[in-house]
Amino acid sequence: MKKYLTRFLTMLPALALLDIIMNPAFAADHHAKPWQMGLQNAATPVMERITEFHNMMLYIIFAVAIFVLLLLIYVVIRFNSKANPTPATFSHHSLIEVIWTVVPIIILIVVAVPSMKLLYYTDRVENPDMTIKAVGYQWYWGYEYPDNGDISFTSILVPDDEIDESKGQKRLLSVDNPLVVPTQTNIQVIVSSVDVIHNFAVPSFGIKKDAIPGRVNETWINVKEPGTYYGFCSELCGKGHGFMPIEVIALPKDEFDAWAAQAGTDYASYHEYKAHLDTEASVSSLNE
Ligand SMILES: [Cu+2]
Repeated sequence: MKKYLTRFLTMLPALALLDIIMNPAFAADHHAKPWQMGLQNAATPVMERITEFHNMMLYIIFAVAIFVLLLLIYVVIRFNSKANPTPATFSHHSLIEVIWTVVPIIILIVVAVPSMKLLYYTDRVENPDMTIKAVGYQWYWGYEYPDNGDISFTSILVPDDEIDESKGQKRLLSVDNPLVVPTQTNIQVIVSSVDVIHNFAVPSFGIKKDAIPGRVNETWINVKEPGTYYGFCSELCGKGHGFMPIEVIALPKDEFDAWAAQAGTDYASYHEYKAHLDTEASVSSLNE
């Protein structure tokens, strides 16, 4: 009983708000956690602004909900048949009617202005430093780098029985060839599909773009810190929908350039590239 009560309590939005304000426990790495509340930690300026907007909305929603709750409690106590045996019979009050029309309009305007600004900010970036193309297939992603010698590769889920946790692989999230991006770079992301509608979504980047056959959609990222980030296809696309994750490895600019130089010829897979680097390092240390 106590267990269910605790679970119920953890679902209260009030605690979610507290969680956002006080709990940096999800900050370290970028994928969903069991019993996580709130949004994933922001890794791009877009997600930072989305998080700010979301938090602002929570305060407004809580204020409205608490105000309405207090009004209801007041009415139940003050105007029940015992406390108020002979009810008044009037039915209109112009001032109150104006207030309950105008106040919600003001609240909506307060919400709409930052909302529209955010919408345009997330839409596209002017003069991007590079372009990456993400193409949805049933059921995996393909990535292309038109600015880096047309590197292209597919990115396929690592099956459950091949997951190697010692390498930090995660079930249903890790792929054979992750998308590799440089940090601190404005990257235009072109999203399309070749078969059905997919959706390219990475929560900590604040992006979620439909991949539509025969159409090109655009979004952008600028990843602040190196790290591994995860996302999913977020449009029901058939039986493999839950098995086409997005794994993104963000590298400092110079490391990205080193990978990109090799990727065109030998090592499109970042993992193979890393293993190759490690063997090279151990061979040269043997020669010393
Ligand atoms: Cu899909």
